[in-house]
Amino acid sequence: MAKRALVTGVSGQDGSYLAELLLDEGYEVYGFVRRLSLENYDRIEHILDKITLVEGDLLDEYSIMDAVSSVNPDEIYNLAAQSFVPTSFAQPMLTAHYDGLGPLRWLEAIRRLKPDTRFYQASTSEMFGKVREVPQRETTPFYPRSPYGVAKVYAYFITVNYRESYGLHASNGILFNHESPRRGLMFVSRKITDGVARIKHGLDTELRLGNLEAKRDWGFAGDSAKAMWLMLQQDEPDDYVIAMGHEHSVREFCEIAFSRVGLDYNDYVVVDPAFYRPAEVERLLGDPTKAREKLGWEDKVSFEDMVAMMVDADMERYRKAARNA
Ligand code: NAP
Ligand code: G4F
Repeated sequence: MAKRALVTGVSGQDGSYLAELLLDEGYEVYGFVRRLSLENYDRIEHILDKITLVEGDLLDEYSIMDAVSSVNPDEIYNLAAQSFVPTSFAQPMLTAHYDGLGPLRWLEAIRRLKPDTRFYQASTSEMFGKVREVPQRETTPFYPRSPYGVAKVYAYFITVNYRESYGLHASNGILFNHESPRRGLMFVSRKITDGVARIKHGLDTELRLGNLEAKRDWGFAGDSAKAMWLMLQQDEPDDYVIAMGHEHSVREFCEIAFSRVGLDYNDYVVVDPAFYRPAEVERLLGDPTKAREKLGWEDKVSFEDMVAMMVDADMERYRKAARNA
């Protein structure tokens, strides 16, 4: 019989890649979605006829309990979150409710209703924040620098706690930044590749960014989805860092993205302090040794290829829009 997976955040970047992967693996896939005034299923449009959507919200424990009882899942991947760091400074309470207590609601529902369900929690390198060691690994102490990071630390430890207290098969993927053409436009990677395409098409003359010296360990979202799935296939639940093991600055990202279309970023990028954060995470660099050794996980798309893929996709989008106009 096909295994059943319930994916929260299925309409998001990671959820869409994970749903594709689970379908390829022969799962019955259920997506947990909240009601919006306008549906935003762009990222999953191509698989909507193959998955089943279940309505609910991270704030609403009854909808979460109903989802667990009606789907009766073998695996739950909790990807839903308020995932944008600057918004967490503007809406810290909402972020705590979604990103901190949301995972607890899933864990409680599993504990009460179906304790053999395997659970994946979307933890993050943002928990390392003001980093205590370089590179960061599973044993590196956390020092979050945003309400988002703080909420995710709570979620991380409540996942560990339910594993240790109740024997749940609950795992944390501590994922470093991962991007794709499906990335939200407000994140720096997509803001840059979209900006490059707009400038190249004559729709903009500049790109305003914040801290160009910040460094991230950027990978490809499709590769990250594979890691999530592998974690729940292990006999024992555990926590894993998923990263490329290379760091690049925002400046370097700009350089590669602009040069992809024959432009020099120095001619277009304007530093705007409006995009600085109250507290910054200056650099993140992960050590994925444990995931490589225990899960057999490996990244398939290099940083440079991923930037090129994103620029090409945004260029094509504007080309198409111009053709249709
Ligand atoms: P994303 O594109 O922002 O997607 C977030 C998803 O969560 C969307 O489907 C969104 O639904 C859903 N959601 C938000 N609030 C909800 C609520 N109250 N109830 C139900 N659903 C809700 O994020 P992502 O990049 O795919 O990231 C997935 C997860 O991994 C997040 O938990 C994020 O914090 C974590 N993470 C991401 C990265 C990364 O680099 N991408 C790295 C580490 C960890 P709508 O479509 O309705 O908004
Ligand atoms: O792309 P970002 O907004 O991603 P950030 O803050 O690292 O968070 C992402 O990765 C986390 C994993 O570490 C996830 F947990 C989280 O959900 C999210 O997916 O910013 C990256 C860096 C920051 O240092 C920021 O200050 O880019 C810098 N930056 C410079 N100019 C900018 C900009 N970021 C944004 N969003 N916009 C700018 O104009």
